[in-house]
Amino acid sequence: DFAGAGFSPKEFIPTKEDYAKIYEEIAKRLEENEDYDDGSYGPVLVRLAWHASGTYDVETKTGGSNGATMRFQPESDHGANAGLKAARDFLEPIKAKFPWITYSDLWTLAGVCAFQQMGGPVIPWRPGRADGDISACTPDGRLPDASKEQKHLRAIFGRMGFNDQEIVALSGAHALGRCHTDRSGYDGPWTHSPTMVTNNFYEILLDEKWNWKKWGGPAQYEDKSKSRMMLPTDMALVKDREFKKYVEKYAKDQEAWFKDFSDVIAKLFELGVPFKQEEKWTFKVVDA
Ligand code: FMI
Repeated sequence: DFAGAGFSPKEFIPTKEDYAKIYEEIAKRLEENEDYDDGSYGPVLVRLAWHASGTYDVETKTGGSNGATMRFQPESDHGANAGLKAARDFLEPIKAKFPWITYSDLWTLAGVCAFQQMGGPVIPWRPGRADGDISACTPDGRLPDASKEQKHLRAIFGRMGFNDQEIVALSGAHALGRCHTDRSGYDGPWTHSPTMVTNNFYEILLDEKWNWKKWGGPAQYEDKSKSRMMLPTDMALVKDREFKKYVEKYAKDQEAWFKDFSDVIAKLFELGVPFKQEEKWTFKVVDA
């Protein structure tokens, strides 16, 4: 049953309009499920697209969003991916309605949709990812470890092919969402607006006073009001002089961050994908 297509699977070549329908369906489902977490599945969808893509290794050209191997154990059970079942399950009805899209295209398109619908910049996207099988699962340890510092960030993001500016630009996504003790072990949101894309992550990283949280959980920072948190890797962005330059830039200039974030997240979602299509598409934000 190829919804709305009117063709048999073999003849069906989806167009931009077909993908736009999926974008709209994801946006609709986001609005229909505002009882989840802080009021949106948006942040966890962004995290799913990132964890699917961030396994890329420039040298061996393995990993990345192509394959969607997080569907399988052991990758689904990697510690870094705890909690992402919620995002994968959220997308199952969309996959059922539009079975012609691959999971790997769907997960990245959902990341794009979620980010734009939460007020973020438009992110260019194109289809072309194929789903792999279990043998393409990446080894554990490809994603960063939040308990570490700048050397680790540079090593892990460098392996994906990112420089200092790109690392800092990507990190501003932590304006969104929160940490869950039953997922990462950490606790709390970074900002007071966890379902809105803003440059507030950079502003508060510079302006607030951050202290170690006194608790039995993993080492993390909290602000004076104890209502916001930072991971050790987040604090590394202001401890390191090179990183801090970009934190200052993005704290002052949300437009500059929007532009750089759009570029770098589009690059992240495309790592290792053997595209046939050169043209990148943009999809319109769907009105609430
Ligand atoms: Fe982040 N993240 N993140 N993150 N992330 C989250 C939640 C979260 C790390 C750790 C970390 C990026 C980079 C990195 C994003 C987006 C992005 C959590 C809490 C942790 C511990 C998970 C939970 O539910 O407990 C690092 C340090 C290690 C992997 C790291 O390098 C990048 C590059 C992005 C986007 C491009 C989002 C949106 C969330 C919120 C998820 C939610 O469910 O609210």
